[in-house]
Amino acid sequence: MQKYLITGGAGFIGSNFIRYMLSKSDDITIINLDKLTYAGNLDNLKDIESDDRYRFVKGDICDSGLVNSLMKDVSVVVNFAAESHVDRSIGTPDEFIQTDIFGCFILLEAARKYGIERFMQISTDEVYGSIDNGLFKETDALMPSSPYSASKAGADRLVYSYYITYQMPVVIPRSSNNFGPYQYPEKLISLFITNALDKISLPVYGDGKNVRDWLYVQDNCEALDCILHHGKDGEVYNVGAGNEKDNLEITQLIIDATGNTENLITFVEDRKGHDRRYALDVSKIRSLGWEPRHDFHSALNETVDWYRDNRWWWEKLKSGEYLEYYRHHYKRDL
Ligand code: NAD
Ligand code: TDX
Repeated sequence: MQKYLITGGAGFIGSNFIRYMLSKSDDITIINLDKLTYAGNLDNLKDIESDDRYRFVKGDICDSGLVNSLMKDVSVVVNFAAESHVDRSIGTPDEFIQTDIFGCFILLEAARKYGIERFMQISTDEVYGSIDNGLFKETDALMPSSPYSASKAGADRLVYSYYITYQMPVVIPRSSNNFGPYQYPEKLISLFITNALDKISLPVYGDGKNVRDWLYVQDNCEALDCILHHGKDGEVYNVGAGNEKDNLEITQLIIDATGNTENLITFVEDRKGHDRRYALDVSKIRSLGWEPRHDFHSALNETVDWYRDNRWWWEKLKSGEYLEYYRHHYKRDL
């Protein structure tokens, strides 16, 4: 029986990962420790909340007493918990340093005390910074450019230090931009789909030519599972599907899939320190046997359909506090 502690499992990728792991294996129990910040949402897990193999605990990964009490009963830790939105880190970096770095440290200390068999730290491709041409390899220098990516880089290397210093069996995936169901509607694809379904303008930063490598969340879950079970201790694995698109291309695809026109596009002030391009060399994870199974265009269309069919999930998120934050932070209405 594999006993997992998954942190941040009420967020976008964490909830998809929990659903995937429960569907894949009977021989598993999962404790989901999540603080339920604005991005954490138990609606993401409604279909599995009564599964006997699953338990939700509301709490903070920075709470050492709570983390130690949970760590006693598990053998595998997967740390998704983080503040994850670059724009928010530019306005208020404090929580990023606290959760993404200090919280990770608290988990590592407890994992060390209880001799955890596998510690997977969910890192990100953003730790490398921007690259104009070519692809980042796992051994390239980390040059993060936002408080978000710098906090993720700090945790990434802290986890590695526990491997070197204490021989903790860690693995560190660095995935590219995910999209799919249950993504909080503040990220490019989830925000633009939900705006477009409501015929609200699509705020493109700068010239819209920044490039990201888009990865369907289901493919990412399979990659994370592969790394967890077949990755080598102490190793970093890039995860990407090679779907490089600039933001205007993504915007146009969403406009087409929702039956809108380009009139919906509004060019707005650029993000501060906006990374131009992310792109990964994924030969290392490919050599473990993983490859993405979803075609980008079909997955994007399925994602549009999911948001169209699940207004119950996102409509209530885009009200009240969300709108206040949006007006205050971006100095504009949606
Ligand atoms: P998300 O913002 O949707 O979810 C984060 C979750 O962490 C939320 O449920 C939140 O309540 C929880 N959380 C935050 N602070 C916490 C704390 N102190 N204690 C316990 N729980 C806390 O994020 P996501 O997009 O699902 O990303 C998950 C992880 O994957 C993050 O570590 C992120 O850096 C990484 N990542 C994300 C992407 C992406 O494209 N979304 C790509 C690569 C890596
Ligand atoms: O309203 C917008 N307009 C816009 O032009 C938003 C929200 C974004 N953008 C641009 C900025 C980026 O060039 O779209 C691109 C993608 O932006 P985000 O969705 O905010 O993602 P990004 O900043 O690339 O970071 C994401 O991928 C790596 C996740 O948020 C991170 O958690 C992950 O580590």
